[in-house]
Amino acid sequence: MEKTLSIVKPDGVRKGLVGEVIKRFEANGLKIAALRMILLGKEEAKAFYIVHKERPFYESLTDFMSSGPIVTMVVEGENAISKVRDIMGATNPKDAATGTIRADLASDIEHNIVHGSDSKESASYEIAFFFPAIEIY
Ligand code: FUP
Repeated sequence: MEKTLSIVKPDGVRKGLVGEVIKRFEANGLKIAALRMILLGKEEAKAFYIVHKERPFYESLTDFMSSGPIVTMVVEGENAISKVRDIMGATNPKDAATGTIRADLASDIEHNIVHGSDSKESASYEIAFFFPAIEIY
């Protein structure tokens, strides 16, 4: 069993896609082990995306991620990290395979509905960023 951190981003919440994202995870055999809606401050968004601090899109990405409430969740299952990323699709919706969340529902590379940890190391960091152990079931 593996755990990963997923987020329905502000565009996903605004478009009413929280249930749709969770439905796709559960339909693929994954379980929700923790769940919370929060509004990130700009500084918190910058801390979450610290690995991208040198990238040209860092300011715009962190403005977007702090522009409205997000739904954070711990998702659990066999190969949960790669499974969630397969369900999300490629970062740019234009490159994402048909049937993935981003291909079906996202508008562009920045506003791409959903986040999923990309490795065991980022999953550990990202889960601990949002959830104390006592809130993970
Ligand atoms: P992903 O793991 O698919 O979410 O993608 P990355 O970690 O590479 O990027 C994190 C977020 O930065 C993406 F979800 C969207 C944003 N981004 C851009 O806005 N422009 C880019 O060129 C690349 C990423």
